[in-house]
Amino acid sequence: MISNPKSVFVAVAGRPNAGKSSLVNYLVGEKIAIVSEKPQTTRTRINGIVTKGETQYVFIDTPGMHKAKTKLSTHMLKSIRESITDVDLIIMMADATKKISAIEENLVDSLKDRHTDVVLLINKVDLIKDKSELLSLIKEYSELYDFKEIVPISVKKNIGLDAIMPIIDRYVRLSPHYFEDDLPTDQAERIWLSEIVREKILQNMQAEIPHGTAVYIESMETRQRKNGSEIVDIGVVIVCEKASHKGMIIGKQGAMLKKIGSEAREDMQDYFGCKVNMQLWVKVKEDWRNKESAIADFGLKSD
Ligand SMILES: Nc1nc2c(ncn2[C@@H]2O[C@H](COP(=O)(O)OP(=O)(O)OP(=O)(O)O)[C@@H](O)[C@H]2O)c(=O)[nH]1
Ligand SMILES: [Mg+2]
Repeated sequence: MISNPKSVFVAVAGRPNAGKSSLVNYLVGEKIAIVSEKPQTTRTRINGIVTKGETQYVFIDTPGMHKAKTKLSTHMLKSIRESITDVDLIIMMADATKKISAIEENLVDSLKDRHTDVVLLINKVDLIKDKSELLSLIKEYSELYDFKEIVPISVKKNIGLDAIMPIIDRYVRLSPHYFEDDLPTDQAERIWLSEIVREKILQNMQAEIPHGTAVYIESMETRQRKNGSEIVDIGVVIVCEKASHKGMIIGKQGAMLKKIGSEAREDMQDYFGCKVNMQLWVKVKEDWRNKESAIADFGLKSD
């Protein structure tokens, strides 16, 4: 029994592609959110959980701020708003290679009356060769909002990251633990498995296609093989918006689907620690990103 349980909730928000999910994975010490070079990779709020001694840290990864163009984006934006409500600290993540834009201005506007402290992390400083450029960006951000701290970092190159946890520790408070202590996320296993497949689609295909794609696990069963070892049979459905996209996801003689499948299977085998046998199907659901029932079916509704 922990005598004085403590916790801290930290939401990470910012423009698409800034490196929010990369940061949360780093802080959790395990990959719980998919990452890709394409904007709008994350679609829902994802909790990353770390328990150290008496303290439970909850890091909330959110979708990147963008303009709503579909009903799905409206849900994504709602999940950002919900995520930054009732947290102990907000981390705003900026991209050092991008100028301050309407996205940052809108985000800051929505933070103003929350009375929650905001720390700004300026990520990807490894890409900035001219230090004076970085200094002027820091100055512009300090004029934009009263950030508690502004820390230049690179998640990829491990620059400045040691400064983050001591800042978060200032916001720890006495409170029960809300999540199980030994799980890195409360994300359902089937959701994580479908995210692995979506990551491979994002990494292998042009943006228009993955943005219109949803993935769900149709079946999953573990069985014993003749040699006594275990194998997991997984049936995965990839849903796309148009028949022409279906052809591209399958690829010439099935080559693209095969590549997505074998990359996803490898990650799943690492996750389960045993063999995985995966079956992939591609289905078309016209304009599903504008259909509330489909958004709900694919677990993408903000609640
Ligand atoms: N050069 C460089 N690239 C980085 C750094 N951190 C993350 N990236 C890359 O930036 C891309 C986006 O990273 P994500 O973590 O998916 O970004 P995100 O903010 O979660 O993006 P959305 O979910 O789309 O909002 C990936 O290709 C990362 O590998 C960094 O410090 N330097
Ligand atoms: Mg993300």
